[in-house]
Amino acid sequence: MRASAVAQPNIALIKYWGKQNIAGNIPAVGSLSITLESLETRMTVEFDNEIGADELLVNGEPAPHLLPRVSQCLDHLLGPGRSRAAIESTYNFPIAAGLASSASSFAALVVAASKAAGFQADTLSLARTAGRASGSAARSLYGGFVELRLHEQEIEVETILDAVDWPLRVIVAITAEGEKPISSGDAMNLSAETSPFFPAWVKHQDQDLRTARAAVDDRNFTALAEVSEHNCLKMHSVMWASRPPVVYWNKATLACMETVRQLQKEGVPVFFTIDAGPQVKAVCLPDAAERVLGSLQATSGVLDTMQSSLGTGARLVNNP
Ligand code: 2P0
Repeated sequence: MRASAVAQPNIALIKYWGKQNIAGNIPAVGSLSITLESLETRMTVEFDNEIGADELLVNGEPAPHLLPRVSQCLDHLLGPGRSRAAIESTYNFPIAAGLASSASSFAALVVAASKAAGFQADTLSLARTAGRASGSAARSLYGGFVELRLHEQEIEVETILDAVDWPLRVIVAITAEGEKPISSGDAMNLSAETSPFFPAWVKHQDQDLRTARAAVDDRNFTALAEVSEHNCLKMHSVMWASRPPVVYWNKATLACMETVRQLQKEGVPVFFTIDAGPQVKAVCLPDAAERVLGSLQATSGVLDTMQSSLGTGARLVNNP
């Protein structure tokens, strides 16, 4: 009745922003991501008929405010008549700061909970359950380059290229710590309701996905860089045009973008992407990683940096 799983966050290069069905948490658009290797969430689930209610510890501290989403995810996975669960999660990176901690959390949760409950499910079913809790979590069940597609009100998710077949590197520049001003779920619903650019965002997403998929198939870094930066800036334009505006960037976010642009001018194979938070993720070819890391560390306002290769999907690990 006890099992542990590890999952890594993923970073979307072609972004998920907006839902076509809020109740079922079905995205309005497909997305394409890379799963990271060195940022990690470890989740342990123990079902216990002796406890009266679910319990959650996050990095060793009780986290009752995060419990309802976790309990609901377990209900979706196993049914509301399930046993109560003691859940423990630990992170080796800042949470709720635009580093996709919800993606790795719910991916690890469904893998650990299904094993602990003796519930057999294939990866796509687990991805769909994780996706109901957090849209991006469906992608963290898979490793390498991952595409999420919409098919008749359901999501389909698959690895389109393994990490070993195109070993890109990601440098994360941390420009602020602490919780973000508005959750990505609330922000994307606000965008869908109020941003005049939202319909155009949805309309052009399939073209960006096709371009990115072809770039991944061909290992064409320049093409992937161009469409990824375009898609990221387009998503943030949708946010900025929402009412009230959603602005996750700070001065250092902009400074990091300038650093990446300068490196590009110098011929370094690197591009940036930014999610629902102020951190900047620079994606580069392996030979450029040290230079990109050094440049971002030297950028004004950068508090910390992390480096990662591309990793595998969520998986069971031995109980601690
Ligand atoms: C993504 N983000 O594709 C996009 C880019 C943030 C910006 O998916 O409401 O936490 O829980 O389904 O998955 C973050 O949103 O949203 C996200 P919910 P989620 O990675």
